[in-house]
Amino acid sequence: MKKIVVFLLMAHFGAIMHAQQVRHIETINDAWHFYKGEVEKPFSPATTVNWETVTIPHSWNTEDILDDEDGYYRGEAWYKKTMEIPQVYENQQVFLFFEGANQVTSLFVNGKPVGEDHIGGYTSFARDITVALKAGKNEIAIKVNNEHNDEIVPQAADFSFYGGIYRDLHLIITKPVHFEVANLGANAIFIRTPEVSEASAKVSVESKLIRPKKGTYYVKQSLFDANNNLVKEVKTKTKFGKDTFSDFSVENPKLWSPENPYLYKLITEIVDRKGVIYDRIENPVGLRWFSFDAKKGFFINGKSTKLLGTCRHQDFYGKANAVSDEVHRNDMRLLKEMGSNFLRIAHYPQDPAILEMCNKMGFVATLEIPFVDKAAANEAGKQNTIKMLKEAIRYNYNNPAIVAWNLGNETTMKEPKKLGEDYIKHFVETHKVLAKTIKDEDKTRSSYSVFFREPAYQDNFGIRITDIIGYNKYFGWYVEELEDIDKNLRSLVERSLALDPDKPFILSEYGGGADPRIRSYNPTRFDFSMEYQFDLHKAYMKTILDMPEIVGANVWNYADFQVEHRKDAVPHINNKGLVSATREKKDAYYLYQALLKKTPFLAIASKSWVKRAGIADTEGGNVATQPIVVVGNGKEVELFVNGTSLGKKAFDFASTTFNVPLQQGENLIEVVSKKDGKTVKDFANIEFTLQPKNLNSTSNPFKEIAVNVGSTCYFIESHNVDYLWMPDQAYTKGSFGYVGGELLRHPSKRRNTIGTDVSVKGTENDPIYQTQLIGIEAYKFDVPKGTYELSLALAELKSKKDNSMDILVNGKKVWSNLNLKATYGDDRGVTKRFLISVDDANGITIDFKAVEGKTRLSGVKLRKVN
Ligand code: GCB
Ligand code: CA
Repeated sequence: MKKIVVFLLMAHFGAIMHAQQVRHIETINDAWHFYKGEVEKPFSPATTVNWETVTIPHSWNTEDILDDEDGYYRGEAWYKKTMEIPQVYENQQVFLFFEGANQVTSLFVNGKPVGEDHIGGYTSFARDITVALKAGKNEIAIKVNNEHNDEIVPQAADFSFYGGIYRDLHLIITKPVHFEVANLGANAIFIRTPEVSEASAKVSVESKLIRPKKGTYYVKQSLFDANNNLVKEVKTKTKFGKDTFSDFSVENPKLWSPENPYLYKLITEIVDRKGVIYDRIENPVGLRWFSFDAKKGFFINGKSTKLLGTCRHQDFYGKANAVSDEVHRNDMRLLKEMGSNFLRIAHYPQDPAILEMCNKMGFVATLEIPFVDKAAANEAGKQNTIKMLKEAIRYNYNNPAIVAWNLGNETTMKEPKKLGEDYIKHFVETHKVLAKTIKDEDKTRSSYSVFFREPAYQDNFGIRITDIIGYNKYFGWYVEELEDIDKNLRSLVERSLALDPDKPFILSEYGGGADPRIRSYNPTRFDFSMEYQFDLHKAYMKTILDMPEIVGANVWNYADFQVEHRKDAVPHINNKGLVSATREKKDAYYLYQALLKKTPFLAIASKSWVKRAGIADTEGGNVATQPIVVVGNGKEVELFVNGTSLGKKAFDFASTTFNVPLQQGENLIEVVSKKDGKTVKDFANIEFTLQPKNLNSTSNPFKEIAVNVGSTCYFIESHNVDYLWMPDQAYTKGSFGYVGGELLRHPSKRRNTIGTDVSVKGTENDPIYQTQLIGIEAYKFDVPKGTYELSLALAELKSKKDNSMDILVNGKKVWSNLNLKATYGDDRGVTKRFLISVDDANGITIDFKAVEGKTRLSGVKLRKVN
């Protein structure tokens, strides 16, 4: 019975199954035994370590990069698995294909080492395991090591070097006659389109195959259009030990472009005289031509196209870099929805899912190797870097989306001049040989390198040698002010072009941090507010869009990402993303949609901020007026609050601001606009807490308030609750606020603004503690009689001297001689709650009196109990 069924199925699907089965590919991600540490005999049953069971994609650093302790595990770890290899062909060849494992990978099959260790954490590779296999069960063991290695880049970077087999692992099985698998780059087909025009396209394909000396074999190339119609078929006889070149042309080709990413499909097969198929590989083919012009910009198929988009890391909150293909594809979808047409795949080659989507969705892409900040300045380091670049180019060769290969990022970050002559020699040589390698490997694309120091600085080393030059510039963030972005950007471009008039300029990074929990109506540089980030991007885009010499620009970054050593508003997170580390859209993301999208678009930029608060405009008043920014690509927009129109406003550079009166409780904000005859709408439901202007108000009696002392920002406490802290203010009669004191400031000019860069222990609410008033004299609340809970949030951050203070409430000492550092330790957030009764009309005065050094306060919360 079984046999019959199989026979029937075969008869029916014979042709399809035949095609699919020429090369067998399957993932082997599940149920690996894993051990973090050193193991002598990983495959012996005598090994006594405790194996846990994990699923690939996997990283062993998902937790330790986020905890309060400095550092994360960088060392050896093992994966092992017993498995039966499916028998699908006679005399089959079996390969393991790694999409990526960080950073040195050693493979053992049945106890024997197979192939060389793979060096480098971001390039794909394959190993032929055939000879090590036996019938039945086989033991596969994989050692992965992510410890620092002087011979491997990256040597340093603003991202974490997570260890693990963090991308899919595949088993590939072929017949003895097959296209090469286990070579540098694990790719055997190289598709070139040396000449493309509207009239015709030349296609030249190089195929690398393994065949016996005897016999006649052909490489058959079949090009299909997007509807699966055969367009061209070419059969080329192969020679033993030689690559096969097949050339053909396509008349009236349908061109690939960001607007219309038309893809052909090339099926490459090995066939014999009788037409028996031995191996088969599919690749996308995009027919396009492009050019860069330093003055006029980028052209694709002759059409001027401004390249606008972001950079991207392969990172997701709590997952390290072990993210699924679904996350990768979802990221690409969000980038497309944003309206972008350009992607800088930073700072290393990424999952194949990314380029698949770039090809399909119409992204122009650049791809790079992790030569970041510093060279691996020794001979082995140089060779490893070259090999990495070759692997990257060869593996990713057949992606029409790619227009340039980038050899490195901010390679002068660690100043070569400080690292000595020997370093400089290797460093300069590395640049030269990488730039040449790009040209040797691929004549159809541009070479590219990305810097951040003065153009002349790189020029002095003779390393501005690629076709295109990129600059990462954080004007309005790390350096200079927002107001001067235009001036500074123009003069930078000018200085770069003055040195090399023919080298097109890409703004390869720009941006600023925003913690989705921080909001401000008075945004300032480095306050991490969503509003400052919005303003910064708006300022940049004005200049970028106005300057044809900026041929392309990439926001740093598409998404927030984890950096173990970073201590910003959210410790361990670089929050320059347009979406958060869990992909929630920030206000600036909507700005880009409004600026870039061709289809009608409208959004309330701050709609993710649902719970808001404010002080009533007048005593006894029932509204607080607050600005609400709307973005869109229409001409004008009308805003309604709780059904009442506030009139229409014209968009200026895709945005406009309404001053909206908000009342206690629910507020429905609706916006309506028109574009190309279509009506677009957006809405936000804001839950508003109206604080009385006079805390003695009888119409809106005081209940509770939390103040982010020492900060001009709102803070949304979002760990387990949605609780809002108000910005601080100076005390005025009838209200609340501080008396005396100065904002705590970071000593460096880079972080010009409020607060400091400490990961505060014992709390998730770092921004409350990072911002403080130092030398504060008093905090006052003019509240009516009653019983109150008063909470004080305190922390002593990075202070060198001894500090102690007395804290008094209405003249009574509640905390004497408080030395935070001595009592609680460095950098720890401390909150204490006091029960207070107010029996007169004088409200609450909290006095801070220095016993030694200076007083300080980070936050205060007051709640009326009775
Ligand atoms: C840069 C680096 C990037 C950093 C970024 C930042 O210039 O290329 O790796 O993450 O700055 O946020 O400081
Ligand atoms: Ca604070």
